[in-house]
Amino acid sequence: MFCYQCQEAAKGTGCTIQGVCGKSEEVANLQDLMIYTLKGIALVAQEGKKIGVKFPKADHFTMNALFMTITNANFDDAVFIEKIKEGIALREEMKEELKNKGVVFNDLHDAAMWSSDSDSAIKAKADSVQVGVLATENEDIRSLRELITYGIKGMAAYAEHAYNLGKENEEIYAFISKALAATLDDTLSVDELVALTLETGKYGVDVMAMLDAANTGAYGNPEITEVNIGVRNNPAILISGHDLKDLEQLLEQTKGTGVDVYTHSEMLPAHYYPAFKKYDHFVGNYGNAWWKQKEEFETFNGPILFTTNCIVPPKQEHIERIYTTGSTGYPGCKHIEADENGKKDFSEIIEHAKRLAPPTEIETGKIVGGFAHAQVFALADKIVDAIKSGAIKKFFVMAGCDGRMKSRSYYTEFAEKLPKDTVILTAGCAKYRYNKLDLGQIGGIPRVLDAGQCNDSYSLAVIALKLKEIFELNDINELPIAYNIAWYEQKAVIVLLALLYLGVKNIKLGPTLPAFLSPNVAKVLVDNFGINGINSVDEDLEQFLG
Ligand code: FSO
Ligand code: SF4
Repeated sequence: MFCYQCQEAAKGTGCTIQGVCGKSEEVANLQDLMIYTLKGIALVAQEGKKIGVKFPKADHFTMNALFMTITNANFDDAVFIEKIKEGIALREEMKEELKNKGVVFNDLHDAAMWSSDSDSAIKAKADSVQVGVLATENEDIRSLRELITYGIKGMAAYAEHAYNLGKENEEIYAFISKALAATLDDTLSVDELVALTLETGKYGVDVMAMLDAANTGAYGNPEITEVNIGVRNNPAILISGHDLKDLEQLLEQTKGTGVDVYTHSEMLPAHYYPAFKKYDHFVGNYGNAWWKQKEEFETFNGPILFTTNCIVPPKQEHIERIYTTGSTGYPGCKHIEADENGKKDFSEIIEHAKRLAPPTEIETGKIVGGFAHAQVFALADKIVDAIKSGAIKKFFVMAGCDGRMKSRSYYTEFAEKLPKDTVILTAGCAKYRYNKLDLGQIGGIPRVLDAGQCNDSYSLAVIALKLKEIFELNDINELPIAYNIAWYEQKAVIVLLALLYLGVKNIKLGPTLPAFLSPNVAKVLVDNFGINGINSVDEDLEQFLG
């Protein structure tokens, strides 16, 4: 295996024996073969595009399969084998349809040709170097191909959440297909791949805008909310991941059953939506960011539902109370499928919860959040006055992910040491490094403004663009906003590419720069966008504040 798609890649270069995330060699290789199969599907789809034939089934299949390969989403080898078989069958169906329309396939790449229906042959194919990351020998080309691939993985994840709420955009699917096919095109130069990388960022903005419209259209605009972090004395279900549609269904089905619902990690911002405030059994948020789940699941006592990543390979004794749905999976954990109308039956989890003890309290108090774009716009006058009077000197966007690396204590220290006339804008699970600190307020405005999940980083961009308009600036970089972003997995990659597309410069990215950036590709990002890594907190504060 060779995988370097996330921030925790072994030795900062890549996992080769087993993933630091817990992914086995077998699953890593099957995920590579999944991607390889998707590239083959994309090549066939590109042939269809030439004669105006579309393949919506392939678009949906690709979106879902990409999501399954994101870090910590799906660890189930059997699921990948089935999905690969499904992909091959779909690709052959597509070819048949095109052949019937007179398309002749010459010299198709192996990705669009290989086939097998035996599990052992699929595993053998997965193990071959040809399908993996290292199949591309030139390290700059490899770096760009992977950067694009990870960007579209994140894009697919956000597209799937929007799709679950009835929103989709054919242009995004068309771009995903084009980009996947391009990663097999040996005629593309480094410059062309750099251009495609920036184009990925454009669709990153589009997909986040679409998801924002889907979420707010369905559940209203997030508003200032105090979220309880203590517990009640009822049996309960813990829901994790990012999918709001799954949460809605769970809340509906638990209504009146005596079973409470708590959020974990990236599901916390669900409490900010008006539509979910009507459920009085939606009690609060339990615990912290994804990587603390082993100990927090221990004390939660009840069943856990994963709607997306991040899953940490569970303790054996927790497996029977962990359920997965959507793109997630873990061997031994019960997976709940949607029916053809998208309805999921969570009754088994609810009955399971009733047999288990209520959660053990691990903390008490409240977290304040809900500062997505509409709420911040509602406060715009106050904020603009605070900037004009000098009460707020600078904003720090500290969005992104949390992770288990010790070096991430940097973000807690950074938040603590920021001068009192600065405000943190956040989104994603990165916030757990400082969202329980008492950092105070400026004229009634909390010093940590949480917009929501990682995808809600879009809100932070919208806020920046609004301030640019209010202050009549020519360039987003003239605003008193600095970017100190923490990344972990591929959704953060699409958020980063989206920010670059919007013209944001001098982003500090940590705790380490991606292993998949070759020195030359990293140099392109440094020279054109001023991307830079973190140093000590004091050095970085000095750099930001001059
Ligand atoms: Fe975190 Fe995991 Fe949201 Fe990621 S829970 S790390 S970028 O999946 O998606 O922020
Ligand atoms: Fe390693 Fe990250 Fe890949 Fe897991 S996802 S195998 S930790 S690089």
